[in-house]
Amino acid sequence: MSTAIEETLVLVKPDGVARSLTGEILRRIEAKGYSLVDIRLVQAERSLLAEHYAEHEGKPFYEPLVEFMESGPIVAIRVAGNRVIEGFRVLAGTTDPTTAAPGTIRGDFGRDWGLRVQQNLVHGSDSPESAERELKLWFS
Ligand code: DAT
Ligand code: MG
Repeated sequence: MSTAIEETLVLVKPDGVARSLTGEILRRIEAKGYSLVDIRLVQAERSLLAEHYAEHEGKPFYEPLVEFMESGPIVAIRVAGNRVIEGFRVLAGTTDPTTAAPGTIRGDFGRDWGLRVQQNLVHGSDSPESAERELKLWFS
């Protein structure tokens, strides 16, 4: 018996797109063995970002975060594979790019730019509930 194949939402954030790292990020997802199911380039509306980041409303980095995510195109990707939600979070590395482990996307390509929000190249859903909710927002 095998477990159900999961799906997650990955976003290449505006800094990743602007730095031409989309291909490298897709390469790492594919090299790990996960499947790309759907992909789109999106200039996100504020209302979509407010829903996407609703859990962070009221935090000091919330406004800068939404402004950053509005600042340029985002690549949204539906990715599938067993335990892909957890697996992509490991590929991405921890939130703070300064201390994210080398070998991870954030650790290899991210740094602190002295801004009010960390620019860390990618988003990955953090639970099955988040993945379901976020995939509906970005692919509907
Ligand atoms: P993650 O993207 O690792 O799931 P999160 O959901 O806690 O992290 O936060 C969303 C984004 O907000 C994160 O990718 C970068 C930014 N961020 C989080 N905590 C921050 C902080 N304390 N200071 C500045 N930016 C922060
Ligand atoms: Mg998060």
